[in-house]
Amino acid sequence: MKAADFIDVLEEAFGIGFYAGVPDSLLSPFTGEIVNKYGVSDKHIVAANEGNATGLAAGYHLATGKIPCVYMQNSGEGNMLNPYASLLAPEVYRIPCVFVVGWRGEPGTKDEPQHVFQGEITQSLMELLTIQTVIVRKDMTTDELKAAAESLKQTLAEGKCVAFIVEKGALTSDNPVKYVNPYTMKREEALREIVKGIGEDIVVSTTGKASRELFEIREQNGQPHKYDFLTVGSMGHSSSIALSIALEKKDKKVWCIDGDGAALMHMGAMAVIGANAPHNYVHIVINNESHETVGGMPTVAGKIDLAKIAEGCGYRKILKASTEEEVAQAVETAKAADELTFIEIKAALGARSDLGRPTTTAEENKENFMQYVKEI
Ligand SMILES: Cc1ncc(C[n+]2csc(CCOP(=O)(O)OP(=O)(O)O)c2C)c(N)n1
Repeated sequence: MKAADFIDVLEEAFGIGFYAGVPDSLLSPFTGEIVNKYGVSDKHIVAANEGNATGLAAGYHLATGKIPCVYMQNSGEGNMLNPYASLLAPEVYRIPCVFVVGWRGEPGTKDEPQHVFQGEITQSLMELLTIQTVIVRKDMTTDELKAAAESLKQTLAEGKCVAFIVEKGALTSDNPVKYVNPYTMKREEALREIVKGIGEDIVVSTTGKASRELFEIREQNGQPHKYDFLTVGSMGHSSSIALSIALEKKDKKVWCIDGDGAALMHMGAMAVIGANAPHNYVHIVINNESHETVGGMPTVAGKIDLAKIAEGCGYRKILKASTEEEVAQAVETAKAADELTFIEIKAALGARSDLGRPTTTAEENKENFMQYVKEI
C-alpha cells in the first residue's frame, strides 16, 4: 500500500493532524510522506525518544481534543510504555492515540539479534497494554485498511489507544525524501581516524551504522574485535555502558562512539557522566544532525549546541572536528588528556551501499570484549 494512502485513511477516519515519533527504516516511506506533507514543524515533531513522542501526543490531545499519531520502531515500545501506562491508559487520563509501529524481527522473518526478541513480543506487549492492534500486511488493500480503521473508531472515541503494526515492505512511497546536511566528511571516514588514533583502548559504540562500520574497519585493518563493545540495540545507552566500564577500569582509556540521535534519546546520561567525571573517559558524538541509519530524518541536534551541553554537564575538555585532520588532532589531544573529554564531530549523511553487519554473534562480541577487559 502507498504510505500516502495509509496516511489519508488514518487522517480521514480519525482526524489526525499531529505526528510525533522516532524514525524507523521500515517506516521510512510513511515518515517520508509525513515530511512531504508537514515538513518538520509544529504538526510533525521528531522526538528524542518514543516516550517523549507519547508525551507530546498527550499534550496535543489536551490542547485540541483531537487524536495524535505516534510513530516508532518496535524497539521504542519500552520507551513509550511508561507514559502509556501512567498517563494515556484508560485507568489514568484516558488519552487516545494512534501508534504506528514498524515490526522489525517479525517471527518467521530473518533479522538482526537485537530485533528478534522485541519482534516476538511486539504484538503481545501491545495486547498486554490493552492497546487494540491491527497488523498492516504487505497484501493489505486500502479498502481493508478503511474497514479496519472504521472498526477502531469507537475504541478511540472511548479514549483508548490503538496500534497499527506494520510489516516490513507493507508501506511504499514514490516520493522518497532526500535528506542533506552541510558537512562533507562521512561518519566512516571519521571512524577510520578515530580507530587510527586510539590504539588498543576500550571502545563502546552506538546503535546503527556506526557499529557496523567500526566492525568492518577492524576487519579491513586486520585487527581483532575484542576492543569494541557494539551496542547493537538499546539506543542511547552506549554512553552509560562506557561510563561504568570507565569507573571500573580507571587506568584504561574508554572511548564511547555515540550518535546525535542516540545521545539525544537519553541525554540525561550526559549529566550523569559529567557528575561522575571519570578522568579516563572520552565521549565522542558523531553529529550528522540526523537519524542517518534509518533513512536520514533530522534530529534536533542541528538546532542545539551539544558541546555546550557537555560543558554544562561538567565534561572538562571540549573538542570539535569536521575534517579528517581535525578528527585526528582531537583524538590525539583526547588520548593525551587525563580528564573527561567530549568530542563533537560534524559529519555528512551517507554510508557505503555494501556496508555489512557484524559476522560474530552478540554473545561472541560480549565474551571477546569481557576477556579483553579482564586481561588489561
Ligand atoms: C529505542 C529505539 N528507537 C528507534 C530505533 C531505530 N534506530 C536505529 S539506529 C537509529 C538512528 C540513530 O541515529 P544516530 O544516533 O544519530 O546515528 P546515525 O544513524 O546518524 O549514525 C534509529 C532511530 C532503535 N534502534 N531503538
